Amino acid sequence: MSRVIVVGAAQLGPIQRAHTRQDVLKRLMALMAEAASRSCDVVVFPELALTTFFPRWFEPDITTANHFYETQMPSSVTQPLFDQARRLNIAFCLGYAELTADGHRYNTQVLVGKDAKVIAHYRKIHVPGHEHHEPDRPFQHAERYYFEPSQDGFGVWNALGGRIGMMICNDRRWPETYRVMGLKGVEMILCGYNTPLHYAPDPSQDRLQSFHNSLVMQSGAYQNGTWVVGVAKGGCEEGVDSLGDSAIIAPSGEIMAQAQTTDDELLTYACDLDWCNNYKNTLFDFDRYRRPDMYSSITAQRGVVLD
Ligand code: CDV
Repeated sequence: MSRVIVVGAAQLGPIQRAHTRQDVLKRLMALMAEAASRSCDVVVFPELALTTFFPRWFEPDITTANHFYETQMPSSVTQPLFDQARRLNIAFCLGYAELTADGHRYNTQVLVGKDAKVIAHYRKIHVPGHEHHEPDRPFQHAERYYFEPSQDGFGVWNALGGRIGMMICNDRRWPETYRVMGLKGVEMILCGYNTPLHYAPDPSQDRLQSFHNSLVMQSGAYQNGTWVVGVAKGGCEEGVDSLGDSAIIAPSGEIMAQAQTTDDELLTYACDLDWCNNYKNTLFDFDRYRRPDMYSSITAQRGVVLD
């Protein structure tokens, strides 16, 4: 059986507030059709790919933001994407805001197989930003108000002939994210993101957004011997410039394909999962070289403790 997955990273340009779900669906379906025509096995869409990045506005009554969330996946609006996936025999990964029947709000990604059946959900674990209105910022990043952090943990699923994991945006900056999945034998991690170029708590980082994005995903890939597929929603959305730079990164840490625009753009690469073993069986042979007894503080403690 082939261990090659042809991946399509379907970067999106901005989604403005006035754009409807139907407007967005057309763009997702066009990118999916292009991915199928380029022989992709799977197409990966960004974080919160159905709406504008609404945590940039603080709504004192959170229920007035309910229309940004999905209460079903698929719904009558998203069903055509599932139908097209089945017709074109292509899997997909899609980020969206989830509102559960019992009132929980998560920043979620779904992985859907070529038969259009849901394989897995992943709910964002590292939720950045702030809980309350911060009027001094030029725009809000109130993800911690709109989403609760998942308690479900990082999953790795047998899918597409390999071991597939998921993470969402800020998760990619944390080495623990990759390592927990690395310890489950992950071979490809799918990651959607929205990264504003301006970081209000420390604007000295603004010029480094592209560098930091590559730095964390390339090192996470290399240190765990896994493919990483990072997919942006970039460009100027409601006056906020966001990073593009979607990339398909090999287990060597090399970038094999990268977006050239900050608009809707599909990049593809034929990813050989067996390449992972070059790293998993040598430098990063975890069973042989790791020293978990030396790392106990990583799970025992949250912040810095000076001893
Ligand atoms: N959507 C995100 O998680 N964005 C964060 C920003 C706020 C730093 C990121 O890590 O890119």
